[in-house]
Amino acid sequence: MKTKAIIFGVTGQDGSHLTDLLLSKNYEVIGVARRCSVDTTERIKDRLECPHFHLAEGDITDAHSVIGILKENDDVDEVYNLAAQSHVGISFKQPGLTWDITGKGCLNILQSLVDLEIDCRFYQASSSEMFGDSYSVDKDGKKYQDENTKFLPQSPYAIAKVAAHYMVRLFREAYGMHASAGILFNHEGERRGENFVTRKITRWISGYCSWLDRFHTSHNENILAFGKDEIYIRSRLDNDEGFEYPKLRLGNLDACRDWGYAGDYVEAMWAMLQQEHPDDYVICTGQTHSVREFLDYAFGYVGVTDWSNLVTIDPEFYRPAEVDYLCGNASKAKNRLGWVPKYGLEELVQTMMEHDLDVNLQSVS
Ligand code: NDP
Ligand code: GDR
Repeated sequence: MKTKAIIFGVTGQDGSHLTDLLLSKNYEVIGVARRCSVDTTERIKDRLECPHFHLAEGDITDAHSVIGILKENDDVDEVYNLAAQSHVGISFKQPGLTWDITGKGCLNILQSLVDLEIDCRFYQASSSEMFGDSYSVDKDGKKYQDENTKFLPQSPYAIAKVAAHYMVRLFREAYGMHASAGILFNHEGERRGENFVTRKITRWISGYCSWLDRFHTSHNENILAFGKDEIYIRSRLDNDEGFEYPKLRLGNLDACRDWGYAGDYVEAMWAMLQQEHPDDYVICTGQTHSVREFLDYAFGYVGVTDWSNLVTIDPEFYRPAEVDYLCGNASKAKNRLGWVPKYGLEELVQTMMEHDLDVNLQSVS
């Protein structure tokens, strides 16, 4: 018999990587996707024909729908809850929806598993955002977050995640469930959503490179990058339509994040559910960089050393409250799960840039 897993949030970045991982381990995978007016299966399109992969339609805000899926699959071995309204900025504009999906959605799954008496292992996608403004300090004065750092959430998203995180702990203790939570720091890659800062940057740079190609020119020749207040970059070569290119509009460049690669991080999710006892684990690289540094790496990849005139700061992308500094310590995951990240920031940027440049090349050829 194959091990059977259900993935809530299968159409997202992590859901697609986890699907690949579990199918490579010979699992049978049920991926839950919600109804949408357009197709959302782009990231898993190569898996749709696989005989061991099945799509189920459902929404975690609807307990009836969760119960229906679990009833049909009551022999499930592992349930992964990756479903969320996962954009922190958007959670300030849609706090109620974020609460319903990111917070209560987790409860809907946990309570259904208990009510249906399904004996399986459960994974919850917790987040470094739960730490918010909080950190611990090591003996050398370095600030970090680990499993013992207190939570001080700074957004509706983070508060919903904290609620779900505590719900997992409660169900573990109250009902003896094998329920684990991975406190994952930011993880990115070529499948990352386009409105998260890393992907927004790598996609913009790739678009800019295609635009330069159109004028058979390079960044160092024939480009008038206007001053800080202008929102367009202009080519000297052409006065036709399209000679202007909008600058990259970003918010706070000083926030620091611990960025890893999503493909690495789903291995940690799986490893947590293979442990004899459930627990919570921080998953991260242990290195932190500002958005500004990410820009240096990404622009550096295409040979641009001074990007200051290509980027414009737009207040629209500032948040009412910000998390300034995240830098994890994954010693527990290393010691207990044997998990270490394979990608550092340089490899991550290279993977994302290579992919996005390639996509742009295909779209112009
Ligand atoms: P994505 O935003 O890429 O994916 C979220 C998934 O949740 C999508 O499949 C989405 O479906 C689905 N979803 C949203 N609402 C519902 C709903 N009501 N019912 C069912 N499914 C729903 O996130 P990631 O893959 O990046 O992250 C996965 C999880 O890990 C999330 O819970 C996120 O909060 C958490 N996390 C992510 C980190 C990261 O850096 N990526 C770090 C820490 C935690 P649809 O395609 O229809 O929108
Ligand atoms: P984050 O990721 O909020 O850390 O949440 P995001 O990439 O959205 O922001 C990272 C930092 O960049 C700053 N920033 C911008 N962010 C976006 N999205 N767009 C911009 O234009 C921009 N300019 C600057 C932000 O202010 C922030 O400081 C991600 C999500 O995947 C969560 O679901 C997850 O839980 C956490 O990571 C860990």
